[in-house]
Amino acid sequence: AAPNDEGRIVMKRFDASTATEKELDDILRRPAQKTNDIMGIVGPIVSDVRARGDQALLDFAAKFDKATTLKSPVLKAPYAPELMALDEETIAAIDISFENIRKFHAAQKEDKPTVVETMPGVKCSRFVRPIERVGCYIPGGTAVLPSTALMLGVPALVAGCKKIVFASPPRPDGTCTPEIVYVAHKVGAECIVLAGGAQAVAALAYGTESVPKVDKILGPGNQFVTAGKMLVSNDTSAGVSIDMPAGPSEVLVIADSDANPAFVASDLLSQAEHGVDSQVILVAVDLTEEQLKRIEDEVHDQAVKLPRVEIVKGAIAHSVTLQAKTIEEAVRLSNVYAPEHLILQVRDAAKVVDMVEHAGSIFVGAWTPESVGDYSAGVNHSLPTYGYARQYSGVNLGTYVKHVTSSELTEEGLRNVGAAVMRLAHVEQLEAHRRAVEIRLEHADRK
Ligand code: HSO
Ligand code: ZN
Repeated sequence: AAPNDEGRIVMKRFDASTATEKELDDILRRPAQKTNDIMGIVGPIVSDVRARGDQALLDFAAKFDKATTLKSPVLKAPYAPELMALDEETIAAIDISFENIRKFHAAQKEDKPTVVETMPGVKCSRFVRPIERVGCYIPGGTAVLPSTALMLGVPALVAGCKKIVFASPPRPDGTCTPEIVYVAHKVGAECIVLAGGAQAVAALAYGTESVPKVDKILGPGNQFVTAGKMLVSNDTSAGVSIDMPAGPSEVLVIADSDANPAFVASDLLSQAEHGVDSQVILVAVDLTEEQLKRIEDEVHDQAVKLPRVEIVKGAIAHSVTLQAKTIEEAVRLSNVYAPEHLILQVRDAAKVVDMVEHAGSIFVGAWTPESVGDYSAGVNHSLPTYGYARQYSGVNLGTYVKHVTSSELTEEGLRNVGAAVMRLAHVEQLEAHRRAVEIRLEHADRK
């Protein structure tokens, strides 16, 4: 930063067109996550919950959440109306968001099984079955996130999961945020586990006296939650899977000279306010010094007015602006970074989408702030971070189901495919496999 930038909330600038591949790699590298150190803390917590169940959860709630008066670690449905007492405006906002998220995820249903006759008499099918029991983790911490309850709970309801369990850290008075209780009620969650961190994950993975064990654990969280999810999903005795590895939230905004600097800044800041470890990246397409300065001024001017300005400062300190010459170059940079959120504030934004290879969710054009997707548009906000957009999808209906395949052969079918099976079984020297076909064909020939 220039000397006169002292005290300014500004992202470091880099010129992508003159940077080498190696330099770009360094610029776009996410801050390292120390999973190994964390495992040393999380391992004993998980073991303690397995060993002592509910009592361990109550002890951790007292220690980490200051909830010293908690009587039971589980709040069971039906939830008393006073536990979800909300003003009308909040109820309406949750209801509208619920409905949009429900619609979008319901449209993702695969109603019909895939059925293919690969050879005459050889029928292969694939169909969907919901995961029976899912655990949705809703983080506490510096912000309450009922929207995450919606994003994780609504698709579970749509998918037809039989048992939906919420988990969220209790407040110091031992209660759960009423917005979260209301969402639990709406999606039909049978209980809310009043626990946070790795202890919540352990309870969901193994079950306790009062926490039902689940088959899959979903949801974002801090490094302890993530480490806990990794640990239990690697334990075959838990028999539990997770949605995806999670890291700090991030956004990449591509802006050209058509973009409104105030809009661009507001999007960068809405991601930056999530946490000091959030990362925001601006890719400026062929902007003049003056245009770039206008965005930077907006970032600073809007940031200082935000209640969470201290968090924003932390995030901006390790965030960058990259200057690109063309939209193609800008999208290439974005594909290298594989952002959780990609915002396109450029001319013909919808056309640019076709060039995007790796991103969790894309926000197209000037009228689409990330916030709409975070809350109410219908898309899911539980998305791959940390470059995992290269290989993971965000949470979607598919996250809550698995596919079962089936094959059904007629005698003719077995005649058609049998020789290939027998030959491969022979190659693998698995005689019983080969005989299972031969025995049937001999039987058929005798008829
Ligand atoms: N942007 C966050 C989700 C969120 N924003 C929740 C507001 N509340 C991660 O995608
Ligand atoms: Zn957000």
